[in-house]
Amino acid sequence: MTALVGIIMGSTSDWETMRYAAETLQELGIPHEVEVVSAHRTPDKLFHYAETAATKGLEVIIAGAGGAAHLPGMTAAKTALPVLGVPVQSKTLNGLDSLLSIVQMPAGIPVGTLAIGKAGAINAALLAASIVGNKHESYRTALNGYRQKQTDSVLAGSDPRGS
Ligand code: RP5
Repeated sequence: MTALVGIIMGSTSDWETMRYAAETLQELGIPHEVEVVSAHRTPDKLFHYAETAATKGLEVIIAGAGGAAHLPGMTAAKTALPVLGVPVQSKTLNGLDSLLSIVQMPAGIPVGTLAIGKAGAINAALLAASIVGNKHESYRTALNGYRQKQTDSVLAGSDPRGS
């Protein structure tokens, strides 16, 4: 099935975080692809990826990177598809560097920025599901099911002392 969501990341070391985005999309049954594309180590590959993303059928791109995290911003500069940025938690600055370099895009080229780390990766996938769900009803239904399951699980365990 043609991938609707592209998950890219600056390094294989980002996979430990970005796998949560892939697993969430998998759970929702949304076709996706995963690839390491580095803004500074493989800039030509990044340009090619972003330039061809829409024509090959992608509807959203999730881009995760750490440190001087220019991957989401540069990707957004080369495609009109929505780009969701996931700041990877860096060792030196705990991801604050990643967050600020992704979220502080100057006006004109937006990147939808999520939280640092695992929560951001999961939420990027859920936001991607919302976006593709506008066009594909089955994915909207899958997202609603995911949310209902979450609600049911919280309600079932609402006594913090356990049962
Ligand atoms: C960024 O540099 C990557 O997104 C990664 O988070 C960070 C460190 O990369 P490695 O040195 O682990 O390959 O480009």
